[in-house]
Amino acid sequence: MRKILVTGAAGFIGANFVYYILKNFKDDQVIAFDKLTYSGNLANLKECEGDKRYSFIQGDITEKKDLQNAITDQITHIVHFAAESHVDRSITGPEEFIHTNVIGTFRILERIRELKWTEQGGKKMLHVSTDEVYGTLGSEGFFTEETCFQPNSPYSASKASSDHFVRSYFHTYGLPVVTTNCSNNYGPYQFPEKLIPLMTINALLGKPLPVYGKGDNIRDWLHVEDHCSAIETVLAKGKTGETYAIGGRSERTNMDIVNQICAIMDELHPEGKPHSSLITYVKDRLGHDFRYAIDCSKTENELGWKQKHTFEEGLRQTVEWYLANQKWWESILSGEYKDYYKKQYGN
Ligand code: NAD
Ligand code: TDX
Repeated sequence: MRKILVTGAAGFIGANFVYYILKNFKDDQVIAFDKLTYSGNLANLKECEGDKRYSFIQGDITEKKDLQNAITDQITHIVHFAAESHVDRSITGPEEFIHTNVIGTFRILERIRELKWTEQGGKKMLHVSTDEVYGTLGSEGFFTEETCFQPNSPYSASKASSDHFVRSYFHTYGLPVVTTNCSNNYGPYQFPEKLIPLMTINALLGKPLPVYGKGDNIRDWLHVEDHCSAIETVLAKGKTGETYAIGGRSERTNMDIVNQICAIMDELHPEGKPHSSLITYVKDRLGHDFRYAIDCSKTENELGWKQKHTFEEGLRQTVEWYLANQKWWESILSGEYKDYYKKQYGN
């Protein structure tokens, strides 16, 4: 029986991962650990309340004491999601990214070093990272596990730094750690500062759809449930000390995404038709990476992982989820988000 501590469990991917484990692995216990920052939300974990295999601890990964309380000898696995995750926020305020993403990851590594974690002892920590550590691509080529790090934003620089610490703790101390580098996720519970929920909610509210630059930047998209199945696969079968690239083989320009959301909204919310009339080109993101694309053959071939969702079906399902869960995002929109939105997009 595994006792899995999930850091950042009240965030978008963390919450989806907690559900994934509780649903598919009946013998596992999950300890959700989260500071509940602006993007952490207990409402994301509501459906597991009452499940005896689930518990929640409010704590901060940068605080040694909080980690000592949460990472006890009983914990067998850690899946580390907790982070500052939004590129635009890292551009206006980088310091918190260094504190949380670098120092926080370092403190977790120190805690498991203190507890003398070994693979033979049945322990493993999985560090969840991003493809943004590799920098940007032109119109050709793919990132792989061999690609050199060239992070371009303060966010990706902080994640790259944390990845290096994880690697060094394997190399120096032999700790049982593994890292995943994944492309852009989408799906239920994503905080509305990110492209897909932001465009969906704004379309429903009849607000401008702010496209950075010309909208020709390209991202590779993966449904969050497929990211969760990949993480579980790496947790179970990944080789200690290695990294695994995870992607959706679904490259789309930002304009493509926004146009698709508008078309789905025209169908599901005909009174707002045509939603594409809301598209507004705004000032580009500083240092905006042009293209991300992942060759995830290693994860597929060595570990047997495969994604299930197609992008078009997953996007429609996601837009439907935001329409059906208006209360969830309305409470977010009325809080800190209001000030962030004003600063980022003006009035
Ligand atoms: P998110 O912002 O939705 O969630 C982050 C969670 O971490 C929140 O619940 C927050 O409260 C928590 N947190 C922040 N600081 C903390 C601290 N000091 N102590 C404890 N908890 C803290 O982010 P997300 O999109 O779910 O991303 C999760 C992880 O996956 C991040 O590490 C991110 O870099 C990585 N990732 C994200 C994507 C993506 O597309 N969203 C893709 C690849 C990798
Ligand atoms: O209002 C917007 N307008 C716009 O054109 C926003 C919020 C975004 N964009 C563009 C910028 C990007 O090219 O859309 C693209 C996607 O933007 P985000 O949703 O902010 O994601 P991205 O910057 O690509 O980073 C995401 O994927 C990798 C996550 O936020 C990271 O945590 C993850 O590591």
